[in-house]
Amino acid sequence: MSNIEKTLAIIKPDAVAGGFAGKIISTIEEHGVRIAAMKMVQLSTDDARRFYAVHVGKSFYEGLIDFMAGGPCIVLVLEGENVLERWRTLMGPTDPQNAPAESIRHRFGTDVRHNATHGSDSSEAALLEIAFFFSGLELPLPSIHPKESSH
Ligand code: IDP
Ligand code: MG
Repeated sequence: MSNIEKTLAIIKPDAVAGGFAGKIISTIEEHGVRIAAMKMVQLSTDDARRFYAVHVGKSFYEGLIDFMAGGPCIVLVLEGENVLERWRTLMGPTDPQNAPAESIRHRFGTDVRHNATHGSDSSEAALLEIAFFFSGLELPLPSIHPKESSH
């Protein structure tokens, strides 16, 4: 059974400021993951607080908010078979020090906060996170698969 999913990816402010956005986007494309939507945004502190509301009260929350509102991000909707798990595998674990050498977080992250990228952790989160950043007008229709077309 095919399992075409969508997930939200963020190229975080550290990676944009470091000039790694192009390499990260290339890595996504080289792995055959489709970019369904993409834009650059500057989060306000309030935006960042709402996006990361699930982490309210954790020791790293305030630092995370300052980091995420500290410069522009690039937000993307990725689409494909098992793309939630595939993107999280491409990123590597939260702490770049624990991440495999070929992973994005190892290559472009600095420490557990400044870890270059975000990826949704469940299909429920992906739906909410995509809706946080993209309106229906900004989301193209799912890719057309000619063989499955009805005419
Ligand atoms: P994830 O991004 O791998 O899903 P989460 O636990 O959801 O990791 O944490 C969200 C973000 O908060 C991380 O990507 C990282 O930027 C930051 N973060 C997580 N844990 C820590 C920590 O222990 N210290 C500092 N920042 C952290
Ligand atoms: Mg998370």
